[in-house]
Amino acid sequence: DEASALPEATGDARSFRDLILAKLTYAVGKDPIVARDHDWLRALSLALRDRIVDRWMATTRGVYRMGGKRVYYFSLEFLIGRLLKDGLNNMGLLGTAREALASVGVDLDVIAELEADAALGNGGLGRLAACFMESMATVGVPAYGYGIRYENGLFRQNIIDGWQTESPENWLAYGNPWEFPRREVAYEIGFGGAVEASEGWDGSAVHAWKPAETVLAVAHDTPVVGWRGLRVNTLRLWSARSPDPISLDAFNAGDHIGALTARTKAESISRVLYPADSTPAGQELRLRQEYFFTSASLQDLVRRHLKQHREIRTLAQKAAVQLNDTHPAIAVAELMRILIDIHAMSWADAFALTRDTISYTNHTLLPEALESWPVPLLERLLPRHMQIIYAINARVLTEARAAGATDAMIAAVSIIDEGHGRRVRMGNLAFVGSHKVNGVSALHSELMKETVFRDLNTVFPGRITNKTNGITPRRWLMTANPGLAGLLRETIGEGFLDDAEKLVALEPFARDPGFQERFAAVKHANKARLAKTIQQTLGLRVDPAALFDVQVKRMHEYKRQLLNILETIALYNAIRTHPEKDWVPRVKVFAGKAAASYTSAKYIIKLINDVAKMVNTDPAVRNLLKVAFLPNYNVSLAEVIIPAADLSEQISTAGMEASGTGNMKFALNGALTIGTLDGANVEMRDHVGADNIFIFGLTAAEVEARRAKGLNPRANIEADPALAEVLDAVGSGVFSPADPQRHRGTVDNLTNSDWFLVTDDFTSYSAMQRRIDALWGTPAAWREKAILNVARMGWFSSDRTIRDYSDEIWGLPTVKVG
Ligand code: 26Q
Repeated sequence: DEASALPEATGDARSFRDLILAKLTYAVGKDPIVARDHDWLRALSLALRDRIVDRWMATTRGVYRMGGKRVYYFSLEFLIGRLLKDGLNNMGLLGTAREALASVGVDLDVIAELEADAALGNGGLGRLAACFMESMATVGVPAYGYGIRYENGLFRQNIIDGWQTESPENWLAYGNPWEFPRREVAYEIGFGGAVEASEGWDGSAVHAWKPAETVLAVAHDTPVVGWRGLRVNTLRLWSARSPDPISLDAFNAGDHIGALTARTKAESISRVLYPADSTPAGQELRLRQEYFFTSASLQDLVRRHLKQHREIRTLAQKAAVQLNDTHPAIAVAELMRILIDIHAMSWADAFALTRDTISYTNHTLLPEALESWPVPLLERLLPRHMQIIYAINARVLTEARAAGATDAMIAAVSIIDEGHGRRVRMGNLAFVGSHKVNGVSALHSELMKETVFRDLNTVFPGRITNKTNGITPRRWLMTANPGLAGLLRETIGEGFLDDAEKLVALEPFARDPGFQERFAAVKHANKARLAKTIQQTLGLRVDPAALFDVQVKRMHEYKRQLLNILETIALYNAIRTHPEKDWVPRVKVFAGKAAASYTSAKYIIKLINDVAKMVNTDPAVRNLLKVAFLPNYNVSLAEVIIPAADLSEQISTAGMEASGTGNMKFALNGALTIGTLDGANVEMRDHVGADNIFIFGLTAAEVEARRAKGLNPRANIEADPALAEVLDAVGSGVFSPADPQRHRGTVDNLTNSDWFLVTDDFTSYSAMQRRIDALWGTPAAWREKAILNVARMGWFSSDRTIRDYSDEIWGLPTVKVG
């Protein structure tokens, strides 16, 4: 019979199979005979969760007993992706689960693909928060992540006739096996109303905020497993509930619909993630989200502190609050309110305690991305906080003046921006309320001191520090690229699993022909897998032997997908003009979402798709060039694309990409980088060696100088005939014959302003691409460089980043694993 054809499970796999079957029966309510793939996925997830929960409770109990400091990572975004395979891998159960499922005729890889991708974030900042959560569990930092449990995460991107459209992504449709709702952990969050002042027992002023409106924040906990399952931390996400879900008075008066509007308004706070990753929306709902989760999180950690330590004054010794950008910056005022209004602390004590507790990470220098809120809006929504912000500002400005600040410095240091109709600068609020402020790469942290925070850095010297970003090698090497991880294990042993810097042991194998062959075979298999995805989603056939040249990230002008596609067109022209040359076959892969309102970014997506349509069907190209725009880029798709890349495009205008983290993921997986000297690319060059990375283009200083003296894109275009030809073609509708004017705006913008210096860098970018072609012609040389990249990228593990935060910001000990 059929069942006897199945492989028999042994040992651990047998007991794990029994646990899965018990979950299937008693938690999912399905007989194995009729269970569908989704049922198996749920049963497996619940089985794994049981194993995780055992470790979770042990960790939580241990942390309580130690009585030490906890880290609270405040982030409006956690771009988690799927949790099953990463959880199995960290628990050491990947092989066990595979065998257990095989014994009941189920393929782990098939059901793992059904898990929803939790996209509670936009891009780099949200994914960094997720990598940090995993690394904190790994290196033994007792940590809570705090954020919002959005019902709808980042939108789904559909590409229709080459244009992006957006639709809601319902990640909770099949339920979420990883979370535990904690209905009993709920806090009241106030909005609006007024502040009542009275006199305290000693004659001092006492302030009581009487909000007009209250919303409940309800906790949902997700365990976060570290490597080898040794420690499990908590991600606590808040969901908004109305305290009066049916407005009984209105309901009884017969207004059945009206009775629900208060509930709808309250619950809209956790409905959807704001999909802009750079230009702040400036909408009231966003400010409500920021305050909602910040207040709930602070109330929660203060309650936990008092329960264990009884005394609010020791808060900074027991709690470190890290603000992920300014999105939770209202925490400075909210913690002050809690300390002063509720715990009757003096101003001076409260401010010292707040500053000792909080620190702030900046992720951008782009002026349009710096958050600020109109004073009248803050005043109406959070009147007590506005008072506190004014009071903080008065003291900071007095201090600055005493230290000799000029009027211009005072204006720059002020939390209130008087220039644009009085706004509260959240960056300045976060800065003055923090003991440390950090950038996310060496270059970015230096630029912070010279630009946005120049004067604050003078008044508070030493407060700005650098913490170069990192990525978790568990998800981005072991889980995403099991082929490479397996080869590395066979070659250099298991040490790198516990300490990514041990990857250097690979260096001696970089020129070893036998190892090169196996390394290339792994890459080829990953490329074949991506080719299959491309075939299935786009109906496009690509050859895994071609050079896979990849740019995947949010669509943004500063990231310069336009530079890449224009150079692609130049290559297309050259192939047709010189069919006799021996061109390197290339596949250009693009993916990324544009904010729904970012029109020029959406036109770049359309241009890429227009070019793809023409190039992919032109017989004159003879399959030497293919262009693929993969829709709906997310963490799961990244896990397929990144291990398959030969070339990683990191080509932002120098000085504009704070760090980048995709750059690290590619290099760790053996792609070579073509990039500008921007963000963490600079440090990647230092680590992998200048011979093993392709750096081109203007430096940040040169960009600044060129902007200062005035850009001259027309001169750049005139100086490079290939560029001129490309722009002529795009502008005149060669790629959009049905609508020849379609890309006119894009070309005009490049010709007349070119703020992102695409035309300045085009020629050196092009030249570098041809050098890359040449290197591809010598596989042994290419492979050597690729292997050296893998060997030397260990420093970019987020474990290292987290140890740096622990040592230099949080004041915490960390442990080695393994
Ligand atoms: C702000 C206000 C209102 C609505 C949205 C926002 C908002 C949301 C997300 C503003 C910015 C973001 C995301 C920024 C981001 O992802 N920055 C990236 O952070 C990475 C991690 O440090 C860096 O590697 C990238 O260089 C940086 O662009």
